[in-house]
Amino acid sequence: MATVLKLGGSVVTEKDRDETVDGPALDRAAAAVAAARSGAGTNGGGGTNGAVDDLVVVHGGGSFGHPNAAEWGVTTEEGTDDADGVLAIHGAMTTLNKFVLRRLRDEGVPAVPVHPLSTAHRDADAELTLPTGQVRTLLDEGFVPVLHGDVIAHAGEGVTVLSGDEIVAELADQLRADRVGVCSTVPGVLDADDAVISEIGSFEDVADVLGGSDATDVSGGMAGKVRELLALDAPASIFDLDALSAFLSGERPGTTVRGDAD
Ligand code: IP8
Repeated sequence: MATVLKLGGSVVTEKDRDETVDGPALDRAAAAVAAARSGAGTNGGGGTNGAVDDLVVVHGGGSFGHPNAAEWGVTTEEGTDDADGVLAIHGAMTTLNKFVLRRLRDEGVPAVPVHPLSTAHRDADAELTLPTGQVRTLLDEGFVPVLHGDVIAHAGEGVTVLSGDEIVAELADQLRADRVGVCSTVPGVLDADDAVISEIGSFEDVADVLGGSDATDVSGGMAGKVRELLALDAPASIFDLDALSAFLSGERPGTTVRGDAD
Protein backbone atom coordinates (compact mmCIF):
# COMPACT_ATOMS: atom_id res chain seq x y z
CA MET A 1 0.00 0.00 0.00
CA ALA A 2 1.34 3.38 -0.96
CA THR A 3 0.94 7.02 -0.01
CA VAL A 4 0.88 9.55 -2.82
CA LEU A 5 1.71 13.09 -1.73
CA LYS A 6 1.39 16.13 -3.95
CA LEU A 7 3.38 19.19 -2.97
CA GLY A 8 1.57 22.06 -4.67
CA GLY A 9 3.69 24.27 -6.89
CA SER A 10 2.44 27.34 -5.05
CA VAL A 11 3.55 25.79 -1.75
CA VAL A 12 7.17 25.15 -2.70
CA THR A 13 7.70 28.19 -4.98
CA GLU A 14 7.03 31.90 -4.78
CA LYS A 15 4.23 31.99 -7.29
CA ASP A 16 4.56 35.71 -8.08
CA ARG A 17 8.30 35.65 -8.84
CA ASP A 18 9.36 33.63 -11.89
CA GLU A 19 11.43 30.53 -11.14
CA THR A 20 11.86 31.26 -7.43
CA VAL A 21 11.80 28.48 -4.86
CA ASP A 22 10.17 29.17 -1.49
CA GLY A 23 13.16 27.85 0.44
CA PRO A 24 11.65 27.88 3.96
CA ALA A 25 8.46 26.18 2.75
CA LEU A 26 10.40 23.53 0.85
CA ASP A 27 12.60 22.95 3.91
CA ARG A 28 9.52 22.45 6.09
CA ALA A 29 8.00 20.02 3.60
CA ALA A 30 11.23 18.05 3.29
CA ALA A 31 11.62 17.91 7.08
CA ALA A 32 8.04 16.66 7.49
CA VAL A 33 8.61 13.93 4.89
CA ALA A 34 11.88 12.91 6.52
CA ALA A 35 10.29 12.77 9.99
CA ALA A 36 7.38 10.68 8.70
CA ARG A 37 9.74 8.29 6.90
CA SER A 38 11.69 7.73 10.10
CA GLY A 39 8.54 7.32 12.17
CA ALA A 40 9.31 10.49 14.11
CA GLY A 41 6.14 12.32 13.10
CA THR A 42 3.77 13.20 15.90
CA ASN A 43 0.15 12.20 15.95
CA GLY A 44 -2.68 14.41 17.19
CA GLY A 45 -2.11 13.27 20.77
CA GLY A 46 1.58 14.15 20.70
CA GLY A 47 2.78 10.55 20.42
CA THR A 48 4.95 9.13 17.65
CA ASN A 49 3.72 7.06 14.75
CA GLY A 50 4.97 4.28 12.54
CA ALA A 51 7.05 5.23 9.51
CA VAL A 52 5.48 5.97 6.14
CA ASP A 53 7.06 3.29 3.95
CA ASP A 54 5.88 3.49 0.37
CA LEU A 55 5.79 7.19 -0.37
CA VAL A 56 5.63 8.78 -3.81
CA VAL A 57 6.02 12.55 -4.02
CA VAL A 58 4.62 14.59 -6.92
CA HIS A 59 5.20 18.30 -7.18
CA GLY A 60 3.55 20.97 -9.27
CA GLY A 61 5.11 23.92 -11.06
CA GLY A 62 4.16 27.13 -9.28
CA SER A 63 6.44 29.83 -10.69
CA PHE A 64 8.34 27.17 -12.69
CA GLY A 65 6.81 25.67 -15.83
CA HIS A 66 3.54 27.62 -15.87
CA PRO A 67 5.06 30.89 -17.16
CA ASN A 68 6.93 28.94 -19.87
CA ALA A 69 3.78 27.00 -20.78
CA ALA A 70 1.84 30.29 -21.06
CA GLU A 71 4.61 31.81 -23.18
CA TRP A 72 4.46 28.89 -25.61
CA GLY A 73 0.65 28.68 -25.54
CA VAL A 74 0.74 25.16 -24.14
CA THR A 75 -2.03 23.81 -21.90
CA THR A 76 -3.33 20.36 -21.05
CA GLU A 77 -5.19 20.46 -24.39
CA GLU A 78 -3.28 22.84 -26.68
CA GLY A 79 0.19 21.65 -27.62
CA THR A 80 3.36 22.78 -29.31
CA ASP A 81 5.56 20.91 -31.75
CA ASP A 82 8.45 23.32 -31.24
CA ALA A 83 11.39 21.59 -29.53
CA ASP A 84 12.47 24.90 -27.96
CA GLY A 85 9.08 25.13 -26.26
CA VAL A 86 9.35 21.54 -25.01
CA LEU A 87 12.80 22.20 -23.59
CA ALA A 88 11.77 25.51 -22.00
CA ILE A 89 8.80 24.01 -20.12
CA HIS A 90 10.38 20.66 -19.30
CA GLY A 91 13.66 22.38 -18.38
CA ALA A 92 11.92 24.68 -15.90
CA MET A 93 10.17 21.70 -14.29
CA THR A 94 13.34 19.62 -14.03
CA THR A 95 15.13 22.62 -12.48
CA LEU A 96 12.46 22.77 -9.77
CA ASN A 97 12.62 18.98 -9.43
CA LYS A 98 16.35 19.24 -8.69
CA PHE A 99 15.67 21.77 -5.91
CA VAL A 100 13.01 19.49 -4.40
CA LEU A 101 15.31 16.47 -4.61
CA ARG A 102 18.21 18.40 -3.06
CA ARG A 103 16.13 19.44 -0.03
CA LEU A 104 14.79 15.91 0.44
CA ARG A 105 18.28 14.43 0.13
CA ASP A 106 19.61 16.99 2.63
CA GLU A 107 17.04 15.60 5.07
CA GLY A 108 18.19 12.05 4.36
CA VAL A 109 15.17 11.04 2.26
CA PRO A 110 16.16 8.54 -0.50
CA ALA A 111 14.48 10.67 -3.16
CA VAL A 112 15.05 9.97 -6.87
CA PRO A 113 13.54 11.67 -9.94
CA VAL A 114 11.03 10.23 -12.39
CA HIS A 115 10.37 12.54 -15.35
CA PRO A 116 6.97 12.04 -17.04
CA LEU A 117 8.18 13.37 -20.44
CA SER A 118 10.39 10.30 -20.75
CA THR A 119 7.62 7.79 -20.08
CA ALA A 120 4.10 9.13 -20.53
CA HIS A 121 1.97 10.07 -23.54
CA ARG A 122 -1.55 10.90 -24.62
CA ASP A 123 -3.16 9.33 -27.66
CA ALA A 124 -5.26 11.23 -30.22
CA ASP A 125 -8.28 10.95 -27.88
CA ALA A 126 -6.19 12.57 -25.12
CA GLU A 127 -6.18 9.26 -23.21
CA LEU A 128 -3.21 9.26 -20.82
CA THR A 129 -0.73 6.39 -20.56
CA LEU A 130 1.60 6.77 -17.57
CA PRO A 131 3.74 3.67 -16.99
CA THR A 132 4.34 3.02 -13.27
CA GLY A 133 6.44 -0.17 -13.24
CA GLN A 134 9.57 1.86 -12.50
CA VAL A 135 7.79 3.75 -9.68
CA ARG A 136 6.61 0.47 -8.08
CA THR A 137 10.08 -1.04 -8.39
CA LEU A 138 11.76 2.06 -6.96
CA LEU A 139 9.36 1.88 -4.00
CA ASP A 140 10.10 -1.81 -3.51
CA GLU A 141 13.82 -0.96 -3.53
CA GLY A 142 13.34 1.60 -0.76
CA PHE A 143 13.43 4.83 -2.77
CA VAL A 144 11.06 7.79 -2.68
CA PRO A 145 10.22 8.52 -6.35
CA VAL A 146 9.66 12.21 -7.01
CA LEU A 147 7.56 13.03 -10.10
CA HIS A 148 6.48 16.44 -11.32
CA GLY A 149 4.04 18.18 -13.63
CA ASP A 150 5.58 18.13 -17.10
CA VAL A 151 4.95 18.24 -20.82
CA ILE A 152 4.34 14.90 -22.51
CA ALA A 153 3.97 13.64 -26.08
CA HIS A 154 0.41 14.04 -27.32
CA ALA A 155 -0.67 12.50 -30.63
CA GLY A 156 -1.66 15.26 -33.05
CA GLU A 157 -0.66 18.08 -30.65
CA GLY A 158 3.10 17.79 -30.23
CA VAL A 159 3.38 18.01 -26.44
CA THR A 160 0.79 19.15 -23.90
CA VAL A 161 0.94 19.79 -20.16
CA LEU A 162 0.51 16.87 -17.78
CA SER A 163 -0.45 18.38 -14.42
CA GLY A 164 0.77 17.08 -11.11
CA ASP A 165 -2.87 16.47 -10.17
CA GLU A 166 -3.36 14.12 -13.13
CA ILE A 167 -0.19 12.29 -12.12
CA VAL A 168 -1.46 11.94 -8.55
CA ALA A 169 -4.76 10.50 -9.76
CA GLU A 170 -3.08 8.05 -12.15
CA LEU A 171 -0.49 6.91 -9.59
CA ALA A 172 -3.11 6.54 -6.87
CA ASP A 173 -5.14 4.23 -9.13
CA GLN A 174 -2.29 2.18 -10.52
CA LEU A 175 -0.44 1.79 -7.20
CA ARG A 176 -3.74 1.23 -5.37
CA ALA A 177 -2.66 3.93 -2.93
CA ASP A 178 -4.44 3.84 0.37
CA ARG A 179 -3.55 7.46 1.20
CA VAL A 180 -3.58 10.45 -1.12
CA GLY A 181 -2.67 13.92 0.09
CA VAL A 182 -2.57 17.27 -1.69
CA CYS A 183 -0.57 19.87 0.20
CA SER A 184 -1.87 23.25 -0.93
CA THR A 185 -1.55 26.92 0.11
CA VAL A 186 -4.99 26.82 1.73
CA PRO A 187 -6.01 24.61 4.68
CA GLY A 188 -8.61 22.81 2.54
CA VAL A 189 -11.43 23.65 0.16
CA LEU A 190 -13.04 26.78 1.57
CA ASP A 191 -16.74 27.63 1.63
CA ALA A 192 -18.20 31.09 0.95
CA ASP A 193 -17.26 32.15 4.52
CA ASP A 194 -13.69 30.86 4.11
CA ALA A 195 -14.32 27.95 6.47
CA VAL A 196 -12.76 24.59 5.54
CA ILE A 197 -15.29 22.16 4.07
CA SER A 198 -14.48 18.95 5.93
CA GLU A 199 -15.87 16.50 3.38
CA ILE A 200 -16.77 16.59 -0.33
CA GLY A 201 -18.68 13.72 -1.94
CA SER A 202 -19.56 15.23 -5.32
CA PHE A 203 -18.59 18.23 -7.43
CA GLU A 204 -22.11 19.64 -7.05
CA ASP A 205 -21.39 20.01 -3.29
CA VAL A 206 -18.81 22.69 -4.10
CA ALA A 207 -19.61 23.91 -7.63
CA ASP A 208 -20.91 27.22 -6.21
CA VAL A 209 -17.74 28.04 -4.31
CA LEU A 210 -15.28 26.70 -6.88
CA GLY A 211 -17.02 27.84 -10.04
CA GLY A 212 -17.19 25.66 -13.14
CA SER A 213 -13.52 25.93 -13.95
CA ASP A 214 -11.08 27.79 -11.75
CA ALA A 215 -8.42 28.50 -14.38
CA THR A 216 -5.85 30.27 -12.19
CA ASP A 217 -3.17 28.11 -13.83
CA VAL A 218 -2.92 26.10 -17.01
CA SER A 219 -4.06 22.92 -15.26
CA GLY A 220 -7.32 24.04 -13.64
CA GLY A 221 -6.69 25.17 -10.04
CA MET A 222 -8.75 23.87 -7.11
CA ALA A 223 -11.75 22.88 -9.25
CA GLY A 224 -9.49 20.65 -11.37
CA LYS A 225 -7.97 19.12 -8.23
CA VAL A 226 -11.35 18.28 -6.73
CA ARG A 227 -12.54 16.72 -10.00
CA GLU A 228 -9.42 14.53 -10.23
CA LEU A 229 -9.67 13.45 -6.58
CA LEU A 230 -13.39 12.62 -6.82
CA ALA A 231 -12.54 9.97 -9.43
CA LEU A 232 -10.22 8.06 -7.07
CA ASP A 233 -10.90 4.85 -5.17
CA ALA A 234 -9.07 6.12 -2.10
CA PRO A 235 -10.25 9.11 -0.07
CA ALA A 236 -7.95 12.09 -0.61
CA SER A 237 -7.07 14.98 1.70
CA ILE A 238 -6.44 18.61 0.75
CA PHE A 239 -4.57 20.53 3.45
CA ASP A 240 -1.81 23.12 3.92
CA LEU A 241 1.83 22.90 4.99
CA ASP A 242 0.91 23.29 8.68
CA ALA A 243 -0.99 20.00 8.43
CA LEU A 244 1.50 18.00 6.34
CA SER A 245 2.96 16.14 9.34
CA ALA A 246 -0.53 15.31 10.58
CA PHE A 247 -1.45 13.86 7.18
CA LEU A 248 1.75 11.84 6.99
CA SER A 249 1.14 10.46 10.47
CA GLY A 250 -2.24 9.05 9.45
CA GLU A 251 -4.70 11.85 10.18
CA ARG A 252 -7.13 13.38 7.69
CA PRO A 253 -6.62 17.12 8.06
CA GLY A 254 -8.33 19.73 5.89
CA THR A 255 -10.88 18.58 3.33
CA THR A 256 -11.48 14.89 2.64
CA VAL A 257 -12.63 14.20 -0.91
CA ARG A 258 -14.55 10.93 -1.24
CA GLY A 259 -15.75 10.21 -4.75
CA ASP A 260 -18.36 7.76 -5.96
CA ALA A 261 -15.61 5.20 -6.50
CA ASP A 262 -14.73 5.42 -2.78
O1 IP8 B 1 1.51 22.79 -11.33
C1 IP8 B 1 2.09 21.80 -14.30
O2 IP8 B 1 2.00 21.08 -13.11
P1 IP8 B 1 0.95 21.57 -12.01
C2 IP8 B 1 3.45 21.68 -14.91
O3 IP8 B 1 0.76 20.42 -11.11
C3 IP8 B 1 3.64 22.54 -16.10
O4 IP8 B 1 -0.32 21.91 -12.75
C4 IP8 B 1 4.55 22.03 -17.11
C5 IP8 B 1 3.12 23.70 -16.30
